[in-house]
Amino acid sequence: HENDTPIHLDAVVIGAGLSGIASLYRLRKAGLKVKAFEAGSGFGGVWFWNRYPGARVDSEYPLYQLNIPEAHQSWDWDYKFPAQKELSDYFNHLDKVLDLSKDVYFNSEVTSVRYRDGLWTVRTAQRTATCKYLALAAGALHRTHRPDFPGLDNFGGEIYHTASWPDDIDLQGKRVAVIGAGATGVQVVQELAKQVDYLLVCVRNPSYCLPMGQKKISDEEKVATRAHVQETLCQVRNTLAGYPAKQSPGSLWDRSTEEREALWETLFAQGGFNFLQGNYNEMLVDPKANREIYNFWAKKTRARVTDPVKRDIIAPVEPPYPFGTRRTPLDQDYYECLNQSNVELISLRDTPIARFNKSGFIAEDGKQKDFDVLVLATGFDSFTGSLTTMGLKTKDGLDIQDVWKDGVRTYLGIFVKGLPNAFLLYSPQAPTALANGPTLIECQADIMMETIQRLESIKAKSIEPKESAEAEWGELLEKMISPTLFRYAGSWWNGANIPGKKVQIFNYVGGLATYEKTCQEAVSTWKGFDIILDHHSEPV
Ligand code: NA7
Repeated sequence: HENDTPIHLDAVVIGAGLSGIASLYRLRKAGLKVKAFEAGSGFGGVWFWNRYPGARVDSEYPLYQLNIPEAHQSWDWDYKFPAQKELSDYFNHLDKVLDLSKDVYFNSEVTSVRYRDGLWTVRTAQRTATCKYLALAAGALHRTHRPDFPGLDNFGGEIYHTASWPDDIDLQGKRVAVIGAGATGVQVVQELAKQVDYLLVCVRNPSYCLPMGQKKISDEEKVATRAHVQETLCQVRNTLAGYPAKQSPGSLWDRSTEEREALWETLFAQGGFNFLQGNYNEMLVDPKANREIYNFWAKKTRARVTDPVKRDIIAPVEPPYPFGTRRTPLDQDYYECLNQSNVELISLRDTPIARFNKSGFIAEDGKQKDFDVLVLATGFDSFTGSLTTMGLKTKDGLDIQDVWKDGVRTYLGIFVKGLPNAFLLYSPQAPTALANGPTLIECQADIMMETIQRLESIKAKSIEPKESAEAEWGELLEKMISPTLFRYAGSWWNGANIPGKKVQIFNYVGGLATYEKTCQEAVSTWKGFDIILDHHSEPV
C-alpha cells in the first residue's frame, strides 16, 4: 500500500465511464466529499477499453451524451454515429469543463468493498477509502467473455479480444479470423475486411443488422443542435427507450401489405434504430407479426449478399430467434464486406470448431482453417461480471457472487439487500440494454441523489431494500417480460451467452419513463425500504 491511512469521504464512485461521471458530478455538486476509483488510465468505461477498429456508438447524435449544460453548450458532434475516437474526445471535454480528474484515482482497480456499522471501506492496491455512500458504476459490459475453445493454447498466432485491443497492432497483410457476430463483430469485420489479406468470419448466430445511415454533421446542423440539445435530452427522458422515435400507431394486421412495406421502407431509410422503435406495437409480442417483420428484413438483407451460401448463413430464410429480441447492430457496409473475395464466412452452427491447433483450427467437418491472428468478438459476462469480481461483500460478510448464485436480486435495479447506502447504475433489472445509455444513467443518478438528499434530511444512517421488495421487483420483471418474445432468445441480455451462468431477466421491459416514475414513487414514500436513523435503532 502506498498509503495505509484511509481517506475519509462521504461517497465513493467505482468506475469513471458515463455512470461514474454522472454520479461524481452530482455528488460533488451536492456538496459531498467524493472520489472515484477507475481501473483504466482514463475516462470512458467501455469507450476506454473498446478501441478495436470500427468501434462506434449505435445511438444517434446528439442523444449519446450527458445532459450537463456546461458540457453540451461547448461541444459539437462531427458524426451522427460517433466513433470511439470522437467519444474519447468527448470524455476529455467532460474532464476539462467539469474539472473531473482531480477527483479520480486512475489505474485503481477496486479489490475489496466491505461495510461495517454505517461505513463502507473500499480498497485498491494503492489506497483505502471509507465512505457512507457508494455508487457502483462499474459497467454492464466490463468483464470480457473468452470462450474455452478446445486446444486454444496450441494456437501459435496472436489472440486479441476486441475489448483489450492493443494500440499498436497493424493487421495489414495478415490472415485474420474473427469469432462473433454481435454489434462488436459487425463493426470489427467492416474495418478488417478492408485491411487484411484474408478474413475468416465465424458466425454462430447471425445478427439482424439495420442500416446505420451514418453522416457527417454540417456546421449549420451543429449550431441548430446546440440550440435544442437541452430540450431534446429532457424530452427523451420521458419515452420508452430514450429515443424520440414513436411506435407506429394501430395494428400491423389492420394494414395492407403495401402499407406495411411502405412503413418499413421509410423506417429502413431513416436508419439507426428507427426500424425497431417505429415499428408496429405487435413486433415483440406477436410471433406472426414478428415473422412478417423478419421477412421484410431478410428480403432487404438477402438482396445485399451475392453468394448464396453466405446469404443463407448471415440472413437465413428461417430466423434463428425473433426479430428485435437480441441487440440489433447497425451496419454501414457489413454485408458488402462479406461479399468481398478475401472474406470467407463460415457457420459455427453447422460446423462447430473441433479443436484449435498451431496454425488455426480444424472444424467438425474436418476442414482446417489457417490464420495468423484470432480476434475474439465474443462479448462480456454482462451485468454481474463487474460487480462480482471487485471483492464486494454484503454487510453480513457474504460475497455478492454467492448471494447472486441463483440469479440477481435487486430492488428497482438500484438497491440490493445487504448493501446499505449502495446504488447500482447501468445495472441489471433496469431498462439498461433497451434504453439509450446516458438517458438511463441520468435517471438512475438522479434517483440516487434524491435518495441521498432525503436520507440526509431525516438524518438517516442507512437505507436498504426489504427482501419482499426485491422479490416483488423480480416478479414484476417476470410478469412484464412473459407476454413478450424476449424469452425465445438467449444473449447477454439474459445471461445465456455465458456457459453455466444462470439465465435470468436482466431487463425491465416496461419502458424508461415508467421505470423512472416507479423509482421516484418508491423513494418519495420509502416504499419497500428499511431505513435506520442515526441515533435510534428503530427503523422508520
Ligand atoms: P455479444 O453481443 O455478446 O456477441 C458475442 C458474439 O460472440 C455472438 O455472435 C456470439 O454468438 C459469439 N460467441 C460467443 N461465444 C461463442 C462461442 N463459444 N462460439 C462461437 N461464437 C461465440 O457481444 P458484443 O461485444 O458484440 O456486443 C456487446 C454489446 O456491446 C452490444 O450488444 C452493444 O450493446 C454494445 P451467439 O450469438 O451467442 O451464437
